[in-house]
Amino acid sequence: MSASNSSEVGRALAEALAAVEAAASLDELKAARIAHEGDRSPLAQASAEIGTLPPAERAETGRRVGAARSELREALSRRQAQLEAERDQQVLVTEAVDVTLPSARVPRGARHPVTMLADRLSDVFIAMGYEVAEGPEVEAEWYNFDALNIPPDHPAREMQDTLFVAGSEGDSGMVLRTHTSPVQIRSLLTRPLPLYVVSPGRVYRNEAIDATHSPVFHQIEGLAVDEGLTMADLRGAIQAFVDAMFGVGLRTRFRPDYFPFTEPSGDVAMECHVCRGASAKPGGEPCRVCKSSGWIEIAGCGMVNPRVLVACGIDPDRYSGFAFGLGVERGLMIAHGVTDIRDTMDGDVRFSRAFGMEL
Ligand code: FA5
Repeated sequence: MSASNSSEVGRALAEALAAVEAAASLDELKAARIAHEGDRSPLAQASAEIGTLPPAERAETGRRVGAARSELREALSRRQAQLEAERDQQVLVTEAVDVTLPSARVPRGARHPVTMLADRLSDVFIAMGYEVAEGPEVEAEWYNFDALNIPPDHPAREMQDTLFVAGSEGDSGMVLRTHTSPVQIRSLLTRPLPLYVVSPGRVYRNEAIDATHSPVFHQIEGLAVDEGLTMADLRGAIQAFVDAMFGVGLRTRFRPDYFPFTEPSGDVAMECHVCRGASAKPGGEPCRVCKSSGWIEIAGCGMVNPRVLVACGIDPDRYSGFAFGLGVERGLMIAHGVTDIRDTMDGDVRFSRAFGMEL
């Protein structure tokens, strides 16, 4: 186009204004701006051409092209403002948030009831001055059996069906611990005396799963070694524990049992917290929780066998101790009337929810 040709300048301006008007979005307006106001646009070229015109034509042409360009600039900025206002209006509509709609709730995670109970059981002993001790789940046979007075050929080894860890050349000497009692040995070997520890943890047994047995479950173990400890101290600790868990007033009962690492050994039962022994009395209502026996077995226990103390380099003439161990899932089942241990492990939140949320 020729800058001096007024009708060409007028046409370029008209085309530019039409393009600006036709732009329906900010992107389209940007394209129109590049095409009609950019360096290669007809009006910009006309402007560049002015210097090449004969001097007499320059002023008039310059005025005309300048006026056209400023009219275009104004049209562009007007349209820009319009389109921005339209966009803002649209955003208000399309991105409107209805704050009255129910939110998509992501429930907060919580600790599992078995973990909560294990913590609560530990807390009872921590309050009595015990420390928490932990050990590995893949354990050396020596800790799991030998140091606990269960040598390789001892029939007691059969009492706990063991899962052995294969080594590269057969026997690795390692097992998945069958109970938390190896933590007794680890504690006796590493901690100073007197010693009061409680050890919650996961244990494994080569057992078929049924309503009351699982191949993976949790135990909590207590161990006290001090000068002059007797069975009376063991009874006192167990009674304090039952009082703390179920409220004061339930009696405990000790009966002889056998564990190689305690001598004498016993099993502890507490009076049924549901019927309080009434179901076992003549004419009493039947009780599902204690099967109308009036008692619920809660733990194995005993005085630490002097052979265990000797294996850990402790003088059994000076020190004595007591120990006890109980199953956490079984404890949960007793306390809350859970009839199938599988409910504690199949991960259904409806089960956990019944115990409330504790983070
Ligand atoms: C022991 O494991 C001993 N270490 C307990 C002990 C510790 C005695 C310290 C003396 C001194 P036992 O094998 O009975 O004992 O297991 C203890 C508890 O674990 C049982 O009373 C029961 O509550 C729980 N338990 C045992 N086997 C299973 C299983 N397969 N599934 C769920 N709980 C189990």
